[in-house]
Amino acid sequence: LAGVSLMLQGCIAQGEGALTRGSFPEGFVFGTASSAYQYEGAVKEDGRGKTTWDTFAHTFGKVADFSNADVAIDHYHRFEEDIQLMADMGMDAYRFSIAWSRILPNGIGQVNQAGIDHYNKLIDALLAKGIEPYVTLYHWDLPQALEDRYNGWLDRQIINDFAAYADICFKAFGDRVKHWITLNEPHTVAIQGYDDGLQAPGRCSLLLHLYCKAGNSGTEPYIVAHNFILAHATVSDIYRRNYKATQNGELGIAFDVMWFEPMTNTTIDIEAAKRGQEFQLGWFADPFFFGDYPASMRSRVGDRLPKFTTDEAALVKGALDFVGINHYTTYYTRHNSTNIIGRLLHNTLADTGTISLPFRNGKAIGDRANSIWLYIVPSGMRSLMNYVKERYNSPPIYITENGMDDGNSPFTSIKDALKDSKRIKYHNDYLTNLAASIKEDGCDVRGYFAWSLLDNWEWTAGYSSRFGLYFVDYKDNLKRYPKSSVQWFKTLLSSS
Ligand code: PSG
Repeated sequence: LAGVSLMLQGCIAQGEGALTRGSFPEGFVFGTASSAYQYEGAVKEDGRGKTTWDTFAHTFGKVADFSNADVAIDHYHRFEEDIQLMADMGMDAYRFSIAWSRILPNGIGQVNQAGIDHYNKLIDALLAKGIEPYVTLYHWDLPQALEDRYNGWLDRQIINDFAAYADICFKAFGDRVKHWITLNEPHTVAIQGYDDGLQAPGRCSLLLHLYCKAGNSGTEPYIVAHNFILAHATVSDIYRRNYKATQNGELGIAFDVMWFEPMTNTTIDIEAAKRGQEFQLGWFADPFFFGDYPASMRSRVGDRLPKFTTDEAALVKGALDFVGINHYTTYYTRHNSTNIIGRLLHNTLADTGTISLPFRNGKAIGDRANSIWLYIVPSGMRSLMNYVKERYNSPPIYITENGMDDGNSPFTSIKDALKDSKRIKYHNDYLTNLAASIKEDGCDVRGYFAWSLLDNWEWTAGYSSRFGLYFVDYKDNLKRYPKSSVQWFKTLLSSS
C-alpha cells in the first residue's frame, strides 16, 4: 500500500507535464525559510538577550500547548546538520533571521561578539555548500530591553536603534549576504501585536482591556506600521549610501499577503475585496511605491493614520529593491457596514469595513491544512502576482514563504507523518500557478522559499503545528526525518 501511495504521489505531481526547473526562468532561486526564535533555541547561550517573544511565550495562557521556544529545534547547535539537509534536496538558498538580541543583547550599545561569530559560522557553512543566504533582520524577536525602555515599535526611537543594528549586520555580514529582508510581516505584527493582542507584545483595547492590559487598537497598529515603514526606509538609505557600491546587495520586506476574492459579484463586494487588499499589502507597500498610504485608508482612518512629512515621503518612496511575499491562503471578502460597536471602539477591521471568511454559503473555499486559518487555494498565488505586477508596475518579487502544516497528533506514527502527499500537492499546485504568472502573465518573480525546512515552534500554536519538509521528533532528541515532500523537491530541483 505504501508503494501505491508513493506511486500516486508521483503521478499527481511528477508525471508527464510535471514542473521542472525549466518551468521557471533561468536563475530562479529555490530555498527554504526559517526564523531565529522558531528554530534556534539556546535562548540563554552566548550572551543572547531576552526578547518580547521570550516574555510572551512564558506568559501563561498565550501559547496553545503551553510551550515556549527555549529549546525549539536546537538549530543553534545543529545548523551544520540542517544545512546538509538543504543540500540533500538541491536547494539554492536559505532564508533565516538574525536574532537582534544575539548581536545587541540590550537592543543597543555593546556588540556581543559571540552573536556575530555564530552568524558568521552559519553564513560560511551555507556558502561552503553552495547555498545562498537570504537574511531577515527582524522576524518578531524584539530585544525586551527596548520594549521596557520605550515600548519598542510604538516609539520613533526604534527607527534609529533598528538602523544601528542593521548597520552592524551590513558591516559584519554584507560581504557575503546579498539579499536582505529587513522586516518580516510588519502587517501581522501591527494586527496581532497591537490590534487583537494575540501575539507579542500583546497590546489591544478590545473588550475594554479585559484581554490586554494595555494598548489602543484604533491607533497603535497605525503607529507601529508607520515606524516599521520609516525604519526600512532609513536602513535602505544607509545601505545605499554606505554599502551598496561595495557590497551590491538588495533590500526588501517580507509582506504577509492573503488573496481576497469578492464574496459576490456585486460592486460593493468587489470594492470591499480591493479595499481589503489596500488595508493589507497597500498599507505597507503603497508608501514605498507612491509615497503615501492608500486613499481608502486615509479617508477611513482619518486623523488616527500618521502622515508622512515631505522629507519622509521622499525617503520612503523607492526604498524597496524587491517585494517579498509570504503567501499561504485566500479568503472571500464582503462589504461590512454593520460593525457599529467596532466603529465606536475603533480597530483596524472596523476601519477596513470588510469581512473576510474562508466560507461562502457554508462551503469552504478550499481544503484546509492544520492551522484554522490556512485554506488551500492555489489560484490565489497567480491572482496575487498579477495584482502586485499591475499595482506596482512589475517590481521584482520573491515568494519569501509558502507552505502548509499538518497537526501533531500523538496517535500518528512517524511513518505515517512522513507521508505528506497533501503538502506535495500544495507546493506543486502553488508553484504551477506561480510558474504560469511568470511565463504566461509576465510577472517578475525571482525566487520561492518553502516554509519551512523543518517542523518548528509555530508561535501561539507552539509545537502543535508541523510546517516542515523534514519531520522533527520532539520525543526523541529532535531527530530529523525527511517527509515525502523532500524527495519531491529533490526530483524537481535535479530536473532541467
Ligand atoms: C502568515 C500568514 C497568515 C497567518 C500567519 C502568518 N495568514 O495568511 O493568515 S505567519 C508567517 C510567519 C512565520 C510562520 C508562518 C506560518 O512569517 O514565522 O511560522 O507564516 O504561520
